[in-house]
Amino acid sequence: MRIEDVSAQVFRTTTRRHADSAGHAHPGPAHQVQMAMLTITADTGDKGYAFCPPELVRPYLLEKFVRKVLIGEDPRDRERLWQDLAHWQRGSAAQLTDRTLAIVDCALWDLAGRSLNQPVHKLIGAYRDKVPAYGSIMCGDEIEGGLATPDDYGRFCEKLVARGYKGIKLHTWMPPVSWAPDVKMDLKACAAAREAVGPDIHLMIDAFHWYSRTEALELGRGLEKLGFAWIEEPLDEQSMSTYAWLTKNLDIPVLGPESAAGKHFTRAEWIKAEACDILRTGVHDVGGITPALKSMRLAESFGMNCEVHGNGVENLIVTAVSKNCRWYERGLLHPFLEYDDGFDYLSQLGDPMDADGFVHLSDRPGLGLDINFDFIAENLVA
Ligand code: LLH
Ligand code: MG
Repeated sequence: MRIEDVSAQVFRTTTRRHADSAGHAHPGPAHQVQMAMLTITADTGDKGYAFCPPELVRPYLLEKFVRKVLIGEDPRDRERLWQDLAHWQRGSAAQLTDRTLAIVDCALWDLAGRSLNQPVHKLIGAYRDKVPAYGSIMCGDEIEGGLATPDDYGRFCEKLVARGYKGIKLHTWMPPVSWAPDVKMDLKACAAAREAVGPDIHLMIDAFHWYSRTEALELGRGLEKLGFAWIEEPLDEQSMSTYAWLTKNLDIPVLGPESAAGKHFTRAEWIKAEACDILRTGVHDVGGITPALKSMRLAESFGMNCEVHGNGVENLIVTAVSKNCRWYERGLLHPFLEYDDGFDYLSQLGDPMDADGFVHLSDRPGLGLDINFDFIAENLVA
């Protein structure tokens, strides 16, 4: 089996999610954005697909790096292809990022599953077929009745529990919200959430990512009193020593790193430095399913859980093939958005959740996406 083509199709899709000036998503009117579908085709006719923003598979990257590594090679040699692409990164003047590696790796896994008529979680070796989800709430905003006050968080948490979620994570207020960040307001929102859901629902926080040591400590100590399950990224992750200091000074589990560069190698350093209690990885943060699995097994070897960042079938698969991971991160959620509406380029939701808060893995071959190829063909960007 040999790879004979790698191509990207850019198409228009409608969304109600808008990124603010700092990149945080919030709800707004429906508008069109562009999305790319990467397709890897083998000489057998088998294909693998993965979706991403068009910039990650722009022609320069496909021509200069991805096709050079992939064309003519066996698509089943995922480890070697991943290593070869990763080696190109040093000489790429920072153009070839982990995000692009991740998309290529996902498409190769999809191709493997489709060609064998097997879902990828069964191909890797499943630990379970359904995973409990926590509802991951969008960053706070200044939208009336949205996520503008602690009470808004409390009310929304009640709705999420009624929907079936047994865990909820709050992203609190961050700039460009006019008065943010503010540790005391974060704690008020967390207290409102706890008051609304009672003692048995797991609550977590992902706060402003650039608090000082003293602010993060104040936040963490407040969360300990509220029985929160973890504190996530309250500091700049570039300073691993600061996380080691925070982990030593808090009883609440500290979770990380999410955004720090360095793939699974960085995760190993954080374990060694005791800079977290629960490790963090994510398919798009570390360069694919392949390195995300290395992070999971690394954490397991040190008796640690590793929680997976972000939604999407590729992250869901990593949670389903791992014992040392409690949750799937479902969202981001907001009172003015209906997550279960899904996406117009998929015929059904990739992460359907039942009334008990479990997300079920698909039996479809590959990553499990039910792609609406007609929609994509009708909305292609020239
Ligand atoms: O800052 C944000 O907008 C969120 O933290 C976002 O990146 C989210 O994906 C996240 O961190 N989830 O865990
Ligand atoms: Mg996070």
